[in-house]
Amino acid sequence: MTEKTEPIVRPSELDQEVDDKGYFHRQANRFTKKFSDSDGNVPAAGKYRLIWAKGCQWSNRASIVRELLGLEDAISVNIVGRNKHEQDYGWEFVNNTNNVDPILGVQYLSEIYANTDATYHGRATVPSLVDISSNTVANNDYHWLTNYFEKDFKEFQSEDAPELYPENLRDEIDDYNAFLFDNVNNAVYRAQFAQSIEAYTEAVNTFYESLDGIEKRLENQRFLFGDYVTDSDVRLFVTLARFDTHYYHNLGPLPHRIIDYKNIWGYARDLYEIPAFKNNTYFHDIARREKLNDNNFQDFDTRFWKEFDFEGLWSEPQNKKSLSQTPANKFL
Ligand SMILES: N[C@@H](CCC(=O)N[C@@H](CS)C(=O)NCC(=O)O)C(=O)O
Repeated sequence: MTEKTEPIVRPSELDQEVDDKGYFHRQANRFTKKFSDSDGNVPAAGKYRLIWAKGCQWSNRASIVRELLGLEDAISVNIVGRNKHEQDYGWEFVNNTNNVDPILGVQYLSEIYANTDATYHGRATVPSLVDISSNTVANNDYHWLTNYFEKDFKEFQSEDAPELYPENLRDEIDDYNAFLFDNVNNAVYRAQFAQSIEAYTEAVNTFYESLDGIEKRLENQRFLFGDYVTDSDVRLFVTLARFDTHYYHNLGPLPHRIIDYKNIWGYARDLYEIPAFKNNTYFHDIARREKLNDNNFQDFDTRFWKEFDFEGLWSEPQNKKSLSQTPANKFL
C-alpha cells in the first residue's frame, strides 16, 4: 500500500441516500465484476480475502456461506469494526495489532476502496472481497457474492460441500431472494433510515406482511425450498438473527418479535444448530450499543445487552425435523 495519508471521512446516508419524501434508497454496489474469465475476477486458491462485520447482515451471509462450503483455505477472512475517533472513518481493522490488517497492510477499509477507484465517494462497505495481490476490491456485490461462492468457487469447496444453489432451482431461488431483499432484509433498513412516518410505516408494514407469508410457507416444510438448506435460508436467517436481538428493541414501536412466530422461530433455531451458522452469529455484538452520552435515557440495548443469554435461547430444542423426508440431513 502507498504511504499513509489522512483517513477518509465516511459520507452520511442522510446526505446521499434519502429522498425528498424521507425514503431511504441504498447506494448501489460499486464493484460488481463477476467471477469469470471474460469479466476479470478469476478465482484462485488464496487470492481473495473476505472482509465482513459481525453486525452486518449483508456480510454475514458471505461469512456463513464461506464456512458452509468449506472455502476457509481458499478465501481468508477478517472482521472489521469501529473505533471512536473525532470523525467517523468507517470500518477499521480493530481486531488487529495497531488496527492494521496484517495481510492488506491498511487500517481502514476505505483505503482499499480509494486504491481501487480514487473517484469513489460512497461509503466503504462490507462485505468486500479483496484481491490480496493488488489490494483492490474485487467485488462488493452482496446480492450475488454468495452465489459466486456457490457456483464459481466449486473447485475450492470441500468434497462434502452442500449444494446451496442447485441448478434446477436457481431461477426460483433468485426470484425468492429478490423478494426477501425488498420485503425482509432491506425493509428493516428502510424503517431504520426512514425520515418520515409515511416511509417508516410502509417499511414496517411490508416487513410484517412478508413474515406472515413466510410463516405459512414454513408450516409444512422444514426450509424455504423444502428439505434442504439453500442460499435463501442464509439470507432470511441473518435478518431473523438480528430482529429480536436488535431491531425489535431499537426500530421503534413494533408489534411482534420473531419468537412470536411458531414456525419461523423453530426454523431459525433449526438453522442455528448448524455450526457454520452458529460460528458466524455473534449475538452480543449484534445487540451491543455504546453509551453515547451521560443521559439516563439510553435505548434498550445500550442498557441491557449484556444481560441476555442469546445462545441459550437460540439453542432451545425445536421439532422442525419431523417435516423433512431426510430428518438427519439438512443438505443436498
Ligand atoms: N455493498 C453495499 C451494501 C452493504 C452495506 O451497506 N454494508 C454496510 C453494513 S451492513 C456497511 O458496510 N456500511 C458501512 C458504513 O456505512 O460505513 C453498499 O455499497 O451499499
